[in-house]
Amino acid sequence: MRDSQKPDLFDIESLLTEDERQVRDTVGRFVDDRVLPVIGECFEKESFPMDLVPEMAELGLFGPTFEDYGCAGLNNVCYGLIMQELERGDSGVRSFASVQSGLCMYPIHAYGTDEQKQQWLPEMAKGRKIGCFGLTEPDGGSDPGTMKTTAKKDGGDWIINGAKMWITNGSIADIAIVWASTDDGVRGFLVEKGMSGYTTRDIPHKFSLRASITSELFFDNVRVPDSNRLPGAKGLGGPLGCLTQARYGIAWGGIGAAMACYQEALEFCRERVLFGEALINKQHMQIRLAEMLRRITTGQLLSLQLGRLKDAGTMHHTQVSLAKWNNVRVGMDVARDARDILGAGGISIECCPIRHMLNLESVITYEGTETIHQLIVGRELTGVAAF
Ligand code: TGC
Ligand code: FAD
Repeated sequence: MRDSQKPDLFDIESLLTEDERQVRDTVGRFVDDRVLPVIGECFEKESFPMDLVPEMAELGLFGPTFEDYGCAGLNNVCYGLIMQELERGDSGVRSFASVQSGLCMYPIHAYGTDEQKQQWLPEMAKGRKIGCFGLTEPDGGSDPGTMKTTAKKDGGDWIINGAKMWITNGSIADIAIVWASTDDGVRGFLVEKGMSGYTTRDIPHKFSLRASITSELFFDNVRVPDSNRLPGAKGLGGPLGCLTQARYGIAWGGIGAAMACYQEALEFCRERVLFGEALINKQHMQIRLAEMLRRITTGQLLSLQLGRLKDAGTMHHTQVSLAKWNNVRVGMDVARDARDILGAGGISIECCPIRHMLNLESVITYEGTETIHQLIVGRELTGVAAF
């Protein structure tokens, strides 16, 4: 049994099809062979492993659920398993894939013109063009409806002014999906690298998600032709629809990070001898490991059922909120406890829990903070929006 298949106390393996297992194992091998050997150094040096991008494209990891434009045409459970495996490696690597697929290819596919799809999707699937998604602004990300970035019509063009903050892949992106306020509500625009007045600046010194590029975007009278507007996106539902895709992937990813931490803690407990016996013999350690497994198992089942609902076309975005909230919280709690179990060694980059623990501080904040997801669920239960 491959490591990536463990832990699996409830035989979730038997609930997957042969194709789904194959996709998971292929991506799992890529993570074991190509991501894990380099990711610690990338984290230390605050760099993203760009040379992995062509290999990820070759594996069909960008826009994997689309059936056209050179994409793999996989189901949503496969997409989730891809995200689980990538985040078992590192949240930064999963972030790259989430942004490319869920936040950039998805809006072009769902809201774009045929020309926009033909121009961007095949190249993005091959990893030759990279995207970023600009929604959050310096004055606050939880309430994007109050965004200050504007797009004003000027003849056949739009003039964009404003700024976006905390944007994954911002400075390396060839195309930015930019959400701006217009006289007709929120609209989405394709802002291309090199357009006059469009600049980026990286945000350094992050203590979290260090193997991922995060940038600010600035728009100073950027002239964008109307052909670069996404005609199918009207109102805040446009960007929120993209967030549903990415949040779905994060729900699976949080469990991938938890699985990696649990396994490292378990191996350590088998090997570490204290007071004359291995730590696995201690009741307190067994309870902690069992507690991790309980959390992971509930998260695995939640992700899988969410994926089956998505494949059936009946998934609701409130379910995604609950799964993102629960599974990222599982990842954080498991990572933190695993870090402690490893003792002093647990603070070293040689061990994965501290890297996952720090990464998950971003993951619990982006794509809607934990509080926002709790309030989304609360709104569904009560009918009252208490944001
Ligand atoms: P609200 O009235 O609830 O909704 C406005 C319209 O949107 C529809 N809608 C959704 N549609 C699809 N999916 C969803 N998840 C949706 N949620 C709402 C809704 O039906 C409505 O449609 P219509 O036709 O009636 O107009 O809007 P609100 O202003 O009350 O806001 C609600 C709230 C707080 C939940 C929303 O603003 C929110 O989710 N805030 C959090 C913002 C957020 O998550 N930002 C993430 C930025 S991107 C990012 O973090 C990328 S990280 C990338 C990485 O590295 O992985
Ligand atoms: P705020 O919205 O200012 O929230 C501050 C605090 O208030 C939080 O604790 C929040 O939970 C709480 N809060 C908010 N509303 C309420 C309420 N009603 N009641 C009680 N408490 C509340 N954004 C993008 O658009 N694209 C990206 O690619 C992207 N990548 C990111 C990468 C990283 C590494 C990080 C850290 C963030 C990224 N983000 C991105 C931004 C992210 O989506 C925002 O940080 C997030 O939405 C929260 O916004 P904020 O940081 O402005 O916090």
